[in-house]
Amino acid sequence: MDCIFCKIVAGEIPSNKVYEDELCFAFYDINPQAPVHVLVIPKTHIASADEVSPENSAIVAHIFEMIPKIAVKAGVTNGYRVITNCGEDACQSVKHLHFHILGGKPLSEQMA
Ligand code: DGP
Repeated sequence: MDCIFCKIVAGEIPSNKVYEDELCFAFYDINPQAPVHVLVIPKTHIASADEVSPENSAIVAHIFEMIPKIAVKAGVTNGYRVITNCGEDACQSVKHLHFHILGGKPLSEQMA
């Protein structure tokens, strides 16, 4: 499958890793939009939030358990925002489920 994030998980494309375990992988976004901008992805290919199902939702739950630890590891100390873009109107550019962790400064109250 021609998926950039699957290739990052496989080590075929280099990334600046923050955290990894058997189910998920976290790395710094190539185009940071905050002082801390980390992406957390499932190791298995899930295309987007639309594809979360009873069969794979435990992976998503695991990711949300890890997100606070990943945020701390990335140096966030005063709160963060978690975003997943899903589909065209949300400008999802990589079709592999990913959660943006944004922090390191007071963020805008605007979300859209
Ligand atoms: P989204 O618009 O939600 O699909 O965000 C995709 C993000 O992925 C975007 O912020 C840039 C990031 N990204 C795309 N390709 C790469 C890559 O090869 N390496 C890293 N580190 N980030 C990438």
